[in-house]
Amino acid sequence: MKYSIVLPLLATTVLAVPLEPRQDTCKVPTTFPTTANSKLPNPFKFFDGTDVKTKADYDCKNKEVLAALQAQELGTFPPKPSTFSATYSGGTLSFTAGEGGKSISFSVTIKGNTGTSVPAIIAYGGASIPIPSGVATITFNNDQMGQQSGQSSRGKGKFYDLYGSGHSAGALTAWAWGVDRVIDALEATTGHNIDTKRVGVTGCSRNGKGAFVAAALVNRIALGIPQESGSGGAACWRISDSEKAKGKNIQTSSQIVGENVWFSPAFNAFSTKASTLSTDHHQLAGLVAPRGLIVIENEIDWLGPVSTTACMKAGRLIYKALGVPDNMGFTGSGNHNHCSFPSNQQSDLTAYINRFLLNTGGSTANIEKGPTADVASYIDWTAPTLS
Ligand code: MCU
Repeated sequence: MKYSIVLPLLATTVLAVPLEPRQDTCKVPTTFPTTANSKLPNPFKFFDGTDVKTKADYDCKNKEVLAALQAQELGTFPPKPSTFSATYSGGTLSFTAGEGGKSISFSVTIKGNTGTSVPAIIAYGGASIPIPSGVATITFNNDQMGQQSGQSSRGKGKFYDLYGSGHSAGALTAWAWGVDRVIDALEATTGHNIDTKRVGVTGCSRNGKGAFVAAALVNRIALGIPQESGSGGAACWRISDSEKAKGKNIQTSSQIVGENVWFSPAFNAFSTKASTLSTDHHQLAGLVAPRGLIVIENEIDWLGPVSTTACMKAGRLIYKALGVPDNMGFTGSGNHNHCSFPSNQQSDLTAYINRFLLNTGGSTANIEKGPTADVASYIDWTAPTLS
């Protein structure tokens, strides 16, 4: 009796409530808005103008951001190739990946991996941050995966041996693909003692741009530690342009595309009109969310200290909206040589490594350090609290 009354009521209710279309599936566009906007794009609006209201919406938003970033800046990020095998022996992790009749082999070295269930940091070209004991270092030769020695290195390196020299990926994307495979290789082998759920990625300067992009593209990375990445990493293109207009000696998109092959050739079309990009780099941080991210910067003009600070403040607004403000921090510091980690950033780095890699807890609350930079002057949106 009871059920015969309740069931029809339930059925009526369910039918009467329209399903939020974005909760079940994400509609990822294949074309992206290019209307000029000198303010940072609103991370809480879909490209079709719909509001991002829930965390599920935000997951879908990230999918369109990812698609736009690949189309406009990074080039295509390929999935796991059709054939893959890996071995681990004596501190060397190797994999062989095959696609379309071609194959490549690649190795990384692992140190500090004694014990059980050891967290690790993948270090582009070797670490220039201190890595504490209890955390293994995986040295990743990113230049071998994708060369970065000026325009003549376009399409060179193991990634391009596999996918072809004309592949759209810039070097940053090729390296991120390599990081994704290193994690596949860790998952496929034993004996290395690494806990694949606690892997971070770091690199400094050009390699810092790479570490940031890897943290954004590879969602198995637990902690991103980009160091002094500046333009192309923690800086927002639009803010760097505004700083350049104020007379600063700062790297911008118009310069970066000529200097090296970090980005896809597709980015050339935007190099002198960054204001028409569908996204900006606060959303690179937003792609890492809610995973751990500690952004380390230096107050060198070329890196754009105001740009990186304001851009990462905007990135933290995304983390706040997701209810995890303290999963992201940024720490800027002046008066030290490029990529020489200063002692006054140690406690911020330690806090993030403790919380996200060593699992020893502790607070990562409110780490926002850098020069005065008013994020409000670069945005025309407010962050909601996503339900
Ligand atoms: C901050 O990273 C780069 C910068 O983007 C380049 O313009 C400059 O040539 O090199 C920096 C770097 O990688 O320094 C080691």
